[in-house]
Amino acid sequence: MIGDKPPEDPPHGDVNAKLIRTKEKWADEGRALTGTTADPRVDRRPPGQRITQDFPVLDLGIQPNLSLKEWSLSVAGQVAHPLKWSWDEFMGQTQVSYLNDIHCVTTWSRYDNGWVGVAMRTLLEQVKPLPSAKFLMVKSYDGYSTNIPLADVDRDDVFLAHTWQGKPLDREHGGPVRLVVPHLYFWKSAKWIRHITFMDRDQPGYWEARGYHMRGNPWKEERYG
Ligand SMILES: Nc1nc2c(c(=O)[nH]1)N[C@H]1C(S)=C(S)[C@@H](COP(=O)(O)O)O[C@H]1N2
Ligand SMILES: [Mo]
Repeated sequence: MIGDKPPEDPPHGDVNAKLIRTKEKWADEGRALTGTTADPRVDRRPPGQRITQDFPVLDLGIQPNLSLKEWSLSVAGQVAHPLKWSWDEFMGQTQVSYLNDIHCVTTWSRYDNGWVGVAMRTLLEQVKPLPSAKFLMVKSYDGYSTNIPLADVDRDDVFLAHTWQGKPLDREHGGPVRLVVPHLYFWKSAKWIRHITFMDRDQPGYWEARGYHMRGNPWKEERYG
């Protein structure tokens, strides 16, 4: 059966151990916490964030080089219909344009990103999560993972992106396909997405196991767990 169990984690290249240690330390120290909250309906900028015009690159130091032929996205776990999309099948889904802001836990925010991709709700309609499904674990081609409540992807503004600012998404930003969850800190937006498991209970992903918050709402400063 397709996607019966998640594929094995790919061999890790050399991760940037120094950067990972630094970010673990930030979680320990509660770096950048202002102790305030904001209302996303009124305050475009979440507390403690500064606006940048460029698009910083943040990852574990491994940037998988995937041909479109090699790329696929599989979905399994607590769903009625597991699936596996090839690139052509993915591009055959209804395509949607998005405009959103992104907020990284390292305190940069970037406004007005234009994207094209496939709505998460298109995927949800096809896999049909079982009533027991409450959380997702998203896995990527660099060995990265992140957990997200199902309610946080069952929204109109969450999608799988292949185009940014009118061009195919660069490899360094997660091309060919990344998840985008604009209302949560950007570490939840997995680059080089490979697999999604629907789960009945929450489990920490890569950064969540290293001190980062299980949900990550920027307006509540859910930076660390
Ligand atoms: N697969 C994968 N996705 C990832 C990461 C990663 O290391 N691997 N880093 C996360 C973090 S911490 C951030 S802030 C954003 C950065 O995305 P960008 O490099 O496009 O700015 O990707 C997120 N998605
Ligand atoms: Mo990040």
